[in-house]
Amino acid sequence: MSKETPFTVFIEGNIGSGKTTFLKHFSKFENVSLVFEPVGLWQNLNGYNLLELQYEDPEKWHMSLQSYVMLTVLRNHLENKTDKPIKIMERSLYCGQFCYVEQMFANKTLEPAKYYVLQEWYNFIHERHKSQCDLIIYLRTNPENALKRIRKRGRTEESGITIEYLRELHNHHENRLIHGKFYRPAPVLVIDADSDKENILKEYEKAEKIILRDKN
Ligand code: DCP
Repeated sequence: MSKETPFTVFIEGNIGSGKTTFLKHFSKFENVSLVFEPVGLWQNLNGYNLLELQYEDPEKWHMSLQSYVMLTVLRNHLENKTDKPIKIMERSLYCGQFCYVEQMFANKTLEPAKYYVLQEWYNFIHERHKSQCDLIIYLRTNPENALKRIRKRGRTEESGITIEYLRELHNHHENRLIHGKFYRPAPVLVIDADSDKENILKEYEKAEKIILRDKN
């Protein structure tokens, strides 16, 4: 691997699975560059909160949010160059397409014509730009626990999230990351993200060993 190409890890998992906490855990390592998901942009596009609009009226707003997610995440893939040997990124272009967009299409909140536009965009990007990825870490959690965490953190836009929605998203994560039904650019390491605070550290250490291998 050339010096300029960092060992790149995508952190994936349901809403409330602890992706942000996982990334923050790695902030103590100087040789790791962290790329957080641009949620703030989705909450304020020229004063419009697309995240809120999506939850208020999914049929109307899914397409707008998901196309903006695609753009902002692609920007994250392309623009976050680093001299550090390791890069950890929260979610990915693939996750947006194969977990969220596919889920919305399957449950019919995204009309076929809108779905095909997003699919064409995704295919176009994918053909021209292969994102570096060496490992995917799947923070696997059961939807009930994810919902408890979402309620606890109280992000206003997410107050109406239902267990059914989380179960559907969970199934899409499982289909993709465990059963290989959708594209996975790298091998998947599964972390038990249901563990309590004490045991989650052991899970993080498991990931540390693999991510930091030979890079210290
Ligand atoms: N979201 C979405 N479509 C996407 C990606 C995310 O609608 N393609 C929504 C789901 C959440 C919010 O954006 O309401 C943030 O998503 P994440 O689950 O990626 O981030 P969290 O901060 O919730 O993750 P975690 O709790 O694991 O740290």
